[in-house]
Amino acid sequence: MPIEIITADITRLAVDAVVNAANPTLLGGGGVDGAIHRAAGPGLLEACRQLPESSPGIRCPVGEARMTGGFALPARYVIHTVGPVWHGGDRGEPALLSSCYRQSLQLAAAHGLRTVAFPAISCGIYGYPPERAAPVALAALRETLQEHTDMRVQLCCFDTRMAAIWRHALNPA
Ligand code: AR6
Repeated sequence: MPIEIITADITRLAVDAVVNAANPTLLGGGGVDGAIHRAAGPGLLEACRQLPESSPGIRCPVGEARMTGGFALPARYVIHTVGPVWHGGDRGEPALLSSCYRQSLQLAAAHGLRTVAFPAISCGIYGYPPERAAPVALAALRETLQEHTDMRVQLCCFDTRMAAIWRHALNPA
């Protein structure tokens, strides 16, 4: 199975790339974004600053992905993606979330990377209910992995309650 659900701190994973649940500025924040920046050190912020803005202050629109080095992280690269803020589900949230997973994995594949760890994008500060996010995310990952059969994905949950939700979505009983 190329998709595995794990419970861990994503900043500790020695994979080719970890995905960051960022905001459009790519200049850091709370949650997993703050943890990744703290663990990677100041070089990561500097690399993010150097990414071009598509409009003032926007380095990564919602649903897209950008890549930097991993600096002091055990992971070689960080793929920054911006999930949707949950507004109830009728403002295109599923399509945008799906796009985050697909574009992040495609960016990794384009750079020849094989192991990628994702956090539960949008499921914290952005408020996406994890029971609704997990099936959307897993469908996007499965579909993209069909084109990249040598790749392996870890879905890294921060706690066991979140991991149980994702495991249920992966293997509905
Ligand atoms: N390892 C793995 N998962 C983690 C870690 C960690 N070290 N830390 C938190 N999580 P969030 P979002 C989980 O809020 O909802 C930032 O300010 C967390 O428990 O990090 O996409 C950005 O700059 C949750 O399940 O991301 C944006 O402004 C999941 O990661 C905004 O938050 C995602 O929660 C993005 O919000």
